[in-house]
Amino acid sequence: MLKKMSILLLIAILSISIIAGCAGSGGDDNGNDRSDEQTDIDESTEIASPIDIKLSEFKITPSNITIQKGETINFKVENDGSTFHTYTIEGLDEELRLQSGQSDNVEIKFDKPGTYKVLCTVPNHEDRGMVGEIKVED
Ligand SMILES: [Cu+2]
Repeated sequence: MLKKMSILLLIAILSISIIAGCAGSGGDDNGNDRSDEQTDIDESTEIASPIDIKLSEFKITPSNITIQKGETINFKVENDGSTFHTYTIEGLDEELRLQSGQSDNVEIKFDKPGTYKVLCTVPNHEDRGMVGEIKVED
């Protein structure tokens, strides 16, 4: 009787430790997932250099920007003017459209060296001076 009980107890202890073992490894998996997520976050929050840009009638300030290849830039654009303007980077499909007083930002990573034209796409605004360029140096 006593022997039978101790065998049952042994089985119970063994089952508990097996379950605990599974739960333990499950916990490890979660830990791995978490560290993967952290890696992803690190990649996306790669040091972005902020650049403040102001739009007004009729200029983009600063109009010319030089950066290094591989840099991630956070363009913080504010419309200081009294009418609608855009901050458009040709060839990158990036355009911030801002009403008077509005501001917005966009983060762009520049992987290739070259020169990108920036402009305000409102008719005649480029001709009146809302144009510039971003030089990406190798
Ligand atoms: Cu404009």
